[in-house]
Amino acid sequence: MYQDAAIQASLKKVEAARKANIRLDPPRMSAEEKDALLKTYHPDYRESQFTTLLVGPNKGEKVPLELAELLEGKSRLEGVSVDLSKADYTTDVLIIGGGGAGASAAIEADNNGVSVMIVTKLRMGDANTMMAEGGIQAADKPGDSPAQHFLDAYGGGHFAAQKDLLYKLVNEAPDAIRWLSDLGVEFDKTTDGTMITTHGGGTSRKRMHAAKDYSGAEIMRTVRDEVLNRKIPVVDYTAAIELLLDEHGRCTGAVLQNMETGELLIARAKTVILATGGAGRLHYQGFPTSNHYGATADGLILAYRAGARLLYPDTLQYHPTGAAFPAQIYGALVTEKVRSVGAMLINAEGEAFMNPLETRDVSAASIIRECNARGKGVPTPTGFAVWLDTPMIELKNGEGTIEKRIPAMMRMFAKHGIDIRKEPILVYPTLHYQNGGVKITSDGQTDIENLFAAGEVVGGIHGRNRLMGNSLLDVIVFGRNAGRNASEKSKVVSIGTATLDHLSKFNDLLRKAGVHDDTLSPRLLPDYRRKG
Ligand code: MEZ
Repeated sequence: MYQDAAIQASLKKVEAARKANIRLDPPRMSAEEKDALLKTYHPDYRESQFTTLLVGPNKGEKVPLELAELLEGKSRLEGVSVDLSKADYTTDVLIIGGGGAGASAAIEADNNGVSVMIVTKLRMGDANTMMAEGGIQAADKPGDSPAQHFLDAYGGGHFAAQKDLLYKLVNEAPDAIRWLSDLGVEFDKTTDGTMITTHGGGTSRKRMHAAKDYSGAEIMRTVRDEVLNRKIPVVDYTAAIELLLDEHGRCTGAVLQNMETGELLIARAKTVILATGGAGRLHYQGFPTSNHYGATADGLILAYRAGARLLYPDTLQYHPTGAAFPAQIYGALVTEKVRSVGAMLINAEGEAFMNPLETRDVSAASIIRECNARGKGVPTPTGFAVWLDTPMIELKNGEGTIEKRIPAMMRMFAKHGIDIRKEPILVYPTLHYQNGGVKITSDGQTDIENLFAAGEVVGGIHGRNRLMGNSLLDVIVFGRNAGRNASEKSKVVSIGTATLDHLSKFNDLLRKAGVHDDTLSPRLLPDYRRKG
């Protein structure tokens, strides 16, 4: 498969060095080394790729150019008359988004005896949860503890996580695993039924629970089935394009748009949960992405226009190992589990240039440095890459390990003629996760009364860098949390008259600030048409 002469020459060096490399345990970087590396090579530090917001709750703060364009863009309702007196849907709790957080929230709201419905712009389960591979963290084994989990995540996130949110995440993790297991998630277990757990980047204990490397798909399958079995109404192919606020500024529903017909619909609700996911499909800085097709930051836009503050919108996660070859799978996720089970990162010269289980931001920056500054990247049709030496896995753990532990990876590359048991693969960072997002309290409330948020749309749980497996965990913990609290709140709120007044106020601010951006937002779907 690797026919290019430069790739072949490098491959020979990797193979020749494998036996020696396998015995190495490259040292971890010091805090000072990490800091210097990140500042020079991590994409979050490329100042030219950011701008300052001119209006809204985060006015004066730095955000990626692509996000600013949408946050200060033009509402899809501008110049459109909408009959706000009608109600196409009425429910106690409206959930916007059909991924893991939305489904978990729906199950808990249903448990609480209120009416709940989900609207999703694609189909139920078309979401980043489904795409997650390597696992979900929980400190539920002897020798580990939520306190240890907290320390790992807090340090890994550069001490910027909201402590109350992280505290909740790690303390409720063991219960999240039990809940999922009881619902039917088939976690990997030994023959005596003990959960198998592994390390992820930046973890001091083995606490990654997985379902092979289909962990997200297995979790999403299970929670989606639960939603459908309970007959919770799900409206597919229907996007939320604005929130509705009442005369007191409380969230009271959303304006929806049918993705196929364009028809506008009104959903009235006592409380609303935003569970719209991430932003990878905005392709910040031109990076490829591991994200689902629908990850276009919609929730950030809706909440921001309504007056909700964002936390850390300037920090993104570039997963160190996106597939870099062949071009057909450029940017697809190569799970961190590949490194957890023994593969090392190797440069074009066959050198093991870093510890494979540094945190993600450090690993991504280190790969970028190897390719861009040290000239030790392997040339590929899309740029440069480093090797992830997968044959090491079976040399370390025995034949059959790859098929047993990471079958999705084996299949993805086999489709392109690469047998990862025998040949290493080429990887480069891919846009994976938004660390920042809508600010919430520990009960899931945003700055807007009656508007809750859960999942990747939320910012602050992980600080400025998230550890592997803490996202599947946060969609479950904070999805359930939002479901419980939004449903409880829906029992006591009275709803006022639905308005879109916040849009005209926001437009006034834009006008006064001299912003004339005709970019329609939220974007809803990425635009891959050829330009020019
Ligand atoms: O948490 C994640 O992002 C994750 C589990 C990804 C992966 O490498 O598999």
